[in-house]
Amino acid sequence: GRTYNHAKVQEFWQFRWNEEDVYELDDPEDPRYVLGMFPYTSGNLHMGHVRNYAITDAYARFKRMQGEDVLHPMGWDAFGLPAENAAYERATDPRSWTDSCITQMREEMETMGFGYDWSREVTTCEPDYYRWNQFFFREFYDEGLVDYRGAEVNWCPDCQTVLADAQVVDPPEDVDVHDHAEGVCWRCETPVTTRELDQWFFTITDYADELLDGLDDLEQWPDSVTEMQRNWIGKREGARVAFSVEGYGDVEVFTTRLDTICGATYLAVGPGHDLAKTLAAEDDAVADYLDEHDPESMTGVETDLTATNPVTGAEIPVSVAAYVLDDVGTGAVMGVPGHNERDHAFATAMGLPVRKVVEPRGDGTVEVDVETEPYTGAGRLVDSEEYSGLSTAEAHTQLLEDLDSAAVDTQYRLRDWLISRQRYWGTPIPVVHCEDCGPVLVPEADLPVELPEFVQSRGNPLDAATEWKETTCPDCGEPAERETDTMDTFVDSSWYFLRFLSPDLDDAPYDVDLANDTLPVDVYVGGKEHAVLHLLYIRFFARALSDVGLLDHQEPVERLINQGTVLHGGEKMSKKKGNAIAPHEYGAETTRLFVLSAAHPNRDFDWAAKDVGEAYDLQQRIYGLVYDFADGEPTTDRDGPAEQYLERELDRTVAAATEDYERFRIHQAIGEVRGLAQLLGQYRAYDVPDRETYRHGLNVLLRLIAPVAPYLAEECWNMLRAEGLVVQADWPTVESDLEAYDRERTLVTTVRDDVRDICETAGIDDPERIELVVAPEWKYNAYEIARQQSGDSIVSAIMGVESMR
Ligand code: ANZ
Ligand code: ZN
Repeated sequence: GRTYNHAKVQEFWQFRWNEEDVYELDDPEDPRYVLGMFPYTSGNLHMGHVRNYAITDAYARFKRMQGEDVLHPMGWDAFGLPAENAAYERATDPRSWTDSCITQMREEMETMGFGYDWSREVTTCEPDYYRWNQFFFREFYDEGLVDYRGAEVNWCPDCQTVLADAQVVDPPEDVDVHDHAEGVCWRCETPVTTRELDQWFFTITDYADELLDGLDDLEQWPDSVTEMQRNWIGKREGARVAFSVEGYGDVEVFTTRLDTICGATYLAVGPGHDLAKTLAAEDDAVADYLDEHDPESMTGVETDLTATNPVTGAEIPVSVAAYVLDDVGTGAVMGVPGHNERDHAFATAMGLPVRKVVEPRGDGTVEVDVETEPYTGAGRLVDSEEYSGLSTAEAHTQLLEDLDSAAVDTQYRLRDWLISRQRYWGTPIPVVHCEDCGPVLVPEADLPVELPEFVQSRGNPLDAATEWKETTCPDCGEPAERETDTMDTFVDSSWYFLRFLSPDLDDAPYDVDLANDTLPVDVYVGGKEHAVLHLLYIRFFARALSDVGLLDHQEPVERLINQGTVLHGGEKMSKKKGNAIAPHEYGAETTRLFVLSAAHPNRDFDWAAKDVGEAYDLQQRIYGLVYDFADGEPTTDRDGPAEQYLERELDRTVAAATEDYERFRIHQAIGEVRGLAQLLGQYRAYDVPDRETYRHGLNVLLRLIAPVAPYLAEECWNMLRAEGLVVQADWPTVESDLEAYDRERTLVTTVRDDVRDICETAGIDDPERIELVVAPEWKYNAYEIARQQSGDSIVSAIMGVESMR
């Protein structure tokens, strides 16, 4: 029939594509590497996945048709807590559950028509993948990039696991957060507590400066992402300076404003500071405060101690305050309420004095009242002994020089990457704990350390796997126990793009030479939620791999695209919110076409059934054009103005759509195709169209739509009896001189306006005739139309215009 039905044709084309190995990359030497963030194996594709992968697929197809070697692989981020939770809920095991998710999701991707090189499929929960995580662990360990130490960690009492900082999220309004919790678990929304455990870390902080400086070179990354990484690394340059506390000793503080030191009216230490702990032993008020305080509050407790200001010699009170963070700087601050917001809030709450030591001009001409509001800007010093009159910058430098106890110091917000997880479904950390030797690495020859069979247990199933756990020490041969922590799954995703290059290699994680030739990934597309963790970890990994001699690239991704969110009713579409639409609900290819046409890839857009209808209509219109053509169209062999006009419009559309695809303005490329379909429809309705011209128009149209609607394009291509598969066809090129065409178009428009004027002044009042000449829909040569379709009077009028030029 004359209706296109994707469901009926998809299997056939899948079969044909597979048969021709359309998406396989034979020669992976420096291909165009197009990558979407591989999905977590959650069971179903959701709209966010569809959008993400439709974008990469359109670009990969576009580049393939342009004749490039394209690497467009897909794999599975298959480890992680949710698989374990699902296994508990369904009384199965994480592996079977994950496998069934993969089967389901792979099928959905095929239905969508995503063209992946499945011969390179990578699954992170397979031993032949995760053994390389263990290999890297060893390599990094030898390079001094692995640390084992006790650490206060975020703990989710419900998941029974440690959480990374970023997995602790702001509580939703309906969750009651207790005093000690600063947030809730990202998965189960249980308020998070803390505990101290021995943990494995990757020392990403060793690269803080490199990771920061490298951001400047990421010209094709969105500014929002580089800015978030900059803040996440949080470099602050300042100074460390010691205050002597009577009866205790020196307390060092970190400050970015050493110039304000004369304005310090108190010294405050955080609840975890050694001074606070020492005092708690004898001071009940301090002990009580440490026991019970709101970490978010501007509360504190005054001690009996005083500190000496090293510049003024003033004795200032010492407090313990919650707002002083234990893991920032030295865990202690000099309180300068006159010039710092938080110090001002604390001083106000505690009734501590406020002093002004900086003024904008320093000569009283610009007054600031620091009692009501701190002045945090630069300026000149006042009331600061011999430093009065200096600029804030000068004073900072001078004080660094003068004060014996002050030294330049730089602080970062970035913390080491805690990779230990007390869970089963992850890469076993390749370590054996021996009573005599301590933690010992499992030798490379014994890798992989494979996961034992899954057993249902309350805590970590690896603790319960006695047989697996009991082993011998690789160093001394005495009985020892395996490490039962597994790695954070972000380790898996930190290098999967390298594994795609040589997925079957079994004596190395990837082919190093190939990786050096291929990287960086040309285009990486994924959601904004990965701006810091994943996208920082891949940058860290590349640097660490460089340092162990496995990679020559510091930056693994050249161009980053963050796709916007799919909303529904103004809210993010999600299962949880109950506003999700399944990708197949409106037909797979319609959905795919719609998510691409709705907005620029980096914009959010709202799902609207009416707009989906438009995508559907476009499919049907294109199909109808081809269908009717295949039905039979006469040949005229004419090369008249309409034909010329159409050919030029084809060229113009090709030029515009090519540029649009290249710049990821996929929605605009689809807009061009829509316009072309309309024009072809008009041309067909026009008198007697020329068969070959029309066929050429359809042929171009199908190639332009192929990157976004491959099944439709293939089906129509076949109906048109065009050669081969459209997905392997050459991308259309511009054949005429478009600049000359543009000039001519402008001329025609001008002439048309002139003609209208002339007709009017000449008193030609047959509106139909005038319209024929100046009709805007048919923008081709006004002279020709006039000759063909109008009387002599108008022709002579036009001649008149011409002679006037
Ligand atoms: C005195 C001072 C005076 C500061 C002034 C600032 C302005 P930002 O402001 O984000 O760049 N600080 C140091 N250690 C801290 C800790 N453990 N917990 C909470 N705050 C701490 O961060 C630098 C400033 O943060 C430091 O400079 C210090 O306050 C505060 F007019 O020292 B400042
Ligand atoms: Zn031992």
